[in-house]
Amino acid sequence: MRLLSSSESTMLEYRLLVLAGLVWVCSCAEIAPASELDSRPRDRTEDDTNTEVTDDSDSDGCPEDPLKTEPLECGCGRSEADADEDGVLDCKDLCPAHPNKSAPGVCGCEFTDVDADEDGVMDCEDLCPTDPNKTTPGVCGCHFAEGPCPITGEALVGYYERLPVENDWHKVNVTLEGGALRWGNAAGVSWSLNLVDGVLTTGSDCPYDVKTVGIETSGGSTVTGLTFNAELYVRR
Ligand SMILES: [Ca+2]
Ligand SMILES: [Ca+2]
Ligand SMILES: [Ca+2]
Repeated sequence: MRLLSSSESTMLEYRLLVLAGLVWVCSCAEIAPASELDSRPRDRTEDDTNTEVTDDSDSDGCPEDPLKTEPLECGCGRSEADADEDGVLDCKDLCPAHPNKSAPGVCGCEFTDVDADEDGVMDCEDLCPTDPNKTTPGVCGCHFAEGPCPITGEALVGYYERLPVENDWHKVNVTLEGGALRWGNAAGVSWSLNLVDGVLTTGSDCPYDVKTVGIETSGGSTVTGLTFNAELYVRR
């Protein structure tokens, strides 16, 4: 065996050091933690560009909605709230502020769809909501059929005279107060009147007792006079 010269020995030591350094670098790369590798800068690829917007970084079902991890009933980006607590979520509730309705229906969110008289027209559109035979008052009003309108207490109110006027009993005012009809003459005497089914009678407080009072009309609905004790009192 030949002994190495000093220069040969130095070169051999250098080569051994370089070889040891390479082995150390390789071993470090193999055992580096995944997180450390992930954090290292890397070149962008075409795939990176395509997935940049929809990157599901937290691996849930709503990657762009920080408040949800799955679509549930309303979908990503929409709340699952039920503000009026009617059991229909806001995203599906067309009346989200009205617990009695989840859709406007006929009457809108604020009003219930009720047809009290069951005539097929909801109360919100029925101008005679308690009259199943009419949906508008017409000429005669709700609860009265059209045609010759029945005489109402309001139609009787007015001033009447028996002609020729010979005394204050021939000057009469018919009044209606609180639903009560009264006959009152200029002599200061008055009594009650009753109107039932279009028939007018004096009350028992009348000095002539209970009598039928005839109603004279023009066109069937305008009162032109009253007949009392066989005398005509003309409306003035
Ligand atoms: Ca609701
Ligand atoms: Ca109705
Ligand atoms: Ca009606």
